[in-house]
Amino acid sequence: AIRRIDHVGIAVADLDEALAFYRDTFGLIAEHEEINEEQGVREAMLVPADGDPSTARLQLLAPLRPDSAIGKFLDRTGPGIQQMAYTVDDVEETSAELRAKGLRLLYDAPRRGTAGSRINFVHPKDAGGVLVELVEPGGLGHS
Ligand code: CMX
Repeated sequence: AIRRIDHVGIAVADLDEALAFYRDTFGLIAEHEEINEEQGVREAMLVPADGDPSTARLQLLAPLRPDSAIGKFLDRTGPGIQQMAYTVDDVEETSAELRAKGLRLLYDAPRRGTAGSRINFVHPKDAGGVLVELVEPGGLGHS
């Protein structure tokens, strides 16, 4: 089952520039940064400096390569919202439920997401033009 909004993902060309913009403009600070080679991204999870700790995160996604998902998105659409992510208890179970409803999941089996989470995606053409990510949190807490 879907529990809450996990994060909203924004494609950016340059992660360091975007981190400075969000810090100086909105007071959002990075609680986590990592490189995910398989996904072709350098990414950060942001939270309000003095905000509600349970708030949904803002994820900044910068491409490691032009032929990555984020590289292609930037080429086609430019910087902006790339995905909406939901926290789920069990990514395999929710993926199976959505497949049974006729939606295309991008992966046959979950892959590794932020901070050891397990993830899958619903194709944006099957979800009203929104790339939907399902996130089963990993051992490192909030994805
Ligand atoms: N949101 C909404 N629509 C999107 C989209 C997005 N993020 N990305 C592509 N689309 C649209 C395209 O505009 C295209 O529409 P038209 O056919 O009307 O032009 C359509 O979807 C299909 O495009 P495509 O050429 O078949 O597919 P792409 O090569 O653009 O790939 C996708 C799209 C979703 C399959 C690819 O981005 C993907 O595999 N995403 C999952 C992985 C990912 O996003 N990783 C980065 C984040 C990592 C993380 O969160 O940890």
